[in-house]
Amino acid sequence: MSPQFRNDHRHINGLYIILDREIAEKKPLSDIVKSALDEGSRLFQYREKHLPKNEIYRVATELRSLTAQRDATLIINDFSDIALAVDADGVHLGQDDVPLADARHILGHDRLIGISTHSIEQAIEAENGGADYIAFGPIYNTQTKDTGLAPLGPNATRELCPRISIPVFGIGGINLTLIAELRSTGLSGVAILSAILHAPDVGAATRQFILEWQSQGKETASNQK
Ligand code: TZP
Ligand code: MG
Repeated sequence: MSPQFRNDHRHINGLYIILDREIAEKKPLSDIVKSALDEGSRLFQYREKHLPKNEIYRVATELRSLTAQRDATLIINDFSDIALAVDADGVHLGQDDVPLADARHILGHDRLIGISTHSIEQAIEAENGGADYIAFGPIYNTQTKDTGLAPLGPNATRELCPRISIPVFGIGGINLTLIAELRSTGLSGVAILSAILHAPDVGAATRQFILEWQSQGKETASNQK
């Protein structure tokens, strides 16, 4: 795939579904991806914290194949080597992972690097360091990850977004009822685990998030006229 082709087909906004086997519990990640793809979702992250690397590689290969068939973007959490090995679109790194500059050295400029950030300072540092997008949170209380951090709240994203030019995704405790409030803060998108992975009908939940995000975008645009 040429660099130009890749860049033209990335989807770095809107709904960002984070695929985590432990949070999905009994639902296979491949089923979740298929349902979400069918409803129009085009941005996914594969996040696996406990399996051996060869298993992560195997699942990543399957997720890459499914997402590639629908021209969807797939980011791998933590592991640049797996991202390269399966030809994923990029990697997502936390504050305790391999430094951004080293990941860039490994991945080159043809792949995306996203960084988890928990303060305005970290967000600006990630942008200055060459990140392609950031996740910012936790915005709300979440049971999914013990971040040890107090929720930043939507006012923090309102303060951050005008100061950052790369896409900013809110993360942490986001559900459908919060999309209107969040979209008005200037976020590029929302990164979601439990509200999608725990949904009784993943396809329906995906559709609702996408529709809500789109309709709130129209709302924001008309308010700004
Ligand atoms: N990083 C900050 S909060 C979080 C991560 C991975 C978990 C968010 O999960 P949920 O279920 O959408 O609250
Ligand atoms: Mg990490």
